[in-house]
Amino acid sequence: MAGKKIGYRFALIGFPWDMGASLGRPGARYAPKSVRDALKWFFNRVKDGKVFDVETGRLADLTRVVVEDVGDVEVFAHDTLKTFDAAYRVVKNVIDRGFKPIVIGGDHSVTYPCVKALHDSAAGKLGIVQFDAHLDLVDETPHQGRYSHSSEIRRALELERVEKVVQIGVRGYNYPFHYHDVKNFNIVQLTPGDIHRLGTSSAVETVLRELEGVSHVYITVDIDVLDPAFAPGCGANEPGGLTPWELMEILKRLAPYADAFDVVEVNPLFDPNGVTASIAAKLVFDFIVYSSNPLD
Ligand SMILES: [Mn+2]
Repeated sequence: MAGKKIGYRFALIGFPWDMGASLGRPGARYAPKSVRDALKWFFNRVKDGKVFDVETGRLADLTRVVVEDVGDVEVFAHDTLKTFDAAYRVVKNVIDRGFKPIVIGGDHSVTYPCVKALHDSAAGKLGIVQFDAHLDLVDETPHQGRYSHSSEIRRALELERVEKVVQIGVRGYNYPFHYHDVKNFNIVQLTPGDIHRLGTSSAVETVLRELEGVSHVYITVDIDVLDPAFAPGCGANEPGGLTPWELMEILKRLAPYADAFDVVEVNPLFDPNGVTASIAAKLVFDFIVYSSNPLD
């Protein structure tokens, strides 16, 4: 199985791109700033390299942790491929320097160049854990093109060594052709119903079992995996999602296995109290704390 990779070096990368939200609501370009602002509240609790993790009753040790904010990806609004190439180079560079990239999108299309950077940086098979309401398996279409926020997992599956995709929180109704895609690509899905019935521990066990054959793991969180009641500031409404606790609990357990992480589709234009940005910031902070201080 993909082993634990306890990480101490993290690179924050903003990716203010929402031109892939072709059928959704634009506005995710503003998320890197909102999430960075919310993240300050969490880092404010770190004193002398320690933070009290109240839920586990432990002092998490962050003395060795380095978080380098490398700024935002350069965006060329008229040119998706040029923008994605810029992102690819930024992400690949931080991986090659021994950092775990933490990418703050942007709409979900931004995940593709980031997965490709991990794929090209590391030999061996790659697994993707995708928290999402939707499947994002749409192939090229006249209206959305090839690189929209509905296609990034499809594009990632075309990479030579992407071996396994596990989708968590997918739900609702979708196109009939996706029924066949899920089978053809051997995608594993855990719906919100599965999580509610089985519990988060069982879900984590399932994910880790499915990742047994891969050597590298990319975790992507589309914030619409949460129920819209908890995360109104996102690209699309899809009722019946996970609770924040379920998402955080699963992510905390998977974080030490991940080589790269992103959180996408936060949309500050629909986030009146900043609550969605706060959840995204919490996920980033959890990722840092639990990558460097695994539970077991
Ligand atoms: Mn998505």
